[in-house]
Amino acid sequence: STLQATWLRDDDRRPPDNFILEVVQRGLAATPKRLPSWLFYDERGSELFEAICEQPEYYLTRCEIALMRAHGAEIAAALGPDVRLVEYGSGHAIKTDLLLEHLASPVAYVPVEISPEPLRQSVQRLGERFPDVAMQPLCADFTRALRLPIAPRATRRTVIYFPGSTIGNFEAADAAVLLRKMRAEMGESGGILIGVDLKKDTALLEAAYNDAAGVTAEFTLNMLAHVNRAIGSDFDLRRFRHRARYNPMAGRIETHILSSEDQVVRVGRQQVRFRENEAMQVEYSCKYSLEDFAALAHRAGLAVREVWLDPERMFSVQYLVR
Ligand code: AVJ
Repeated sequence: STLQATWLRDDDRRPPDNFILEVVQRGLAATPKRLPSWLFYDERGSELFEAICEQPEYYLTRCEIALMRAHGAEIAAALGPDVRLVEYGSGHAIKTDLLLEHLASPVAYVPVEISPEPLRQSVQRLGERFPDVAMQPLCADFTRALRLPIAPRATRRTVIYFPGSTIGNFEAADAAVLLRKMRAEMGESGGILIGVDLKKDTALLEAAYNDAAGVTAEFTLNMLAHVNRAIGSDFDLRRFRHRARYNPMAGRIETHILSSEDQVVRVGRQQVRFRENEAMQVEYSCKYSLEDFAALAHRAGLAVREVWLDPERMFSVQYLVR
């Protein structure tokens, strides 16, 4: 199985536009049509995602931060002293402070992030706040094999930090592949600290992906604007709409872009037809019970060592080891 977000070498900064053209053409030729969720994240998309995190319905970020505030010291104790922390998809590294401030003598912080600007800013900020921790940023796609810098000698273990329930964007088989890759990168004595969103009432889940202010809808449709900017296609955003529904059998929110009418879109040299109400799949956000996630970890050769929950049991942070 192949991971969905693979397009860069370690040292590249942005997917080349002809690569995006190929990905889009392939996705539009499929039945049903589908585009990969990493296409959400141009600069505007990253801004819109931050705005989503502030919506009252989007409980994930709030619950995870509350959980880190409440249990930061215990979590740090579970990880132990002299940790090298490698954060996958670190973005602005908002939650990282809540971990670093409790860790006993952390030796290095390696944020792995594909967008150079947030990467630069977060290293600057954390470097000032934690002057004794070596900052070793890596501009890369975390789904690819990483060339991690050599660990400082004092390192007792490498812990991979993967917050935000980003693991939910991967289908089960791909999620297992990604966890296996992390398992190899953390080494024998390492661990993975991962944020995992939990199964819950359908109405709460669907509200989180259909906020009243319409920010998520704007985020979803921005994918088409991003594609237009990247490859000069002519998607008309007024003729498409956002839909996010919970699929209880699969245990995931499925986000689609719906065509509001019968229409033709030009993509490169091709004319692509959309039928009225045709649904193009753009994102999965998988939700787990604690048992589901333990089984997934097991498939990847990992064991759940400890789990922390917020008071309402909406979200979990889990520590996995070999
Ligand atoms: C950043 C992947 C965790 O799936 O909840 C938020 C992205 N999509 N609202 C998620 C997202 C729509 C988010 N992750």
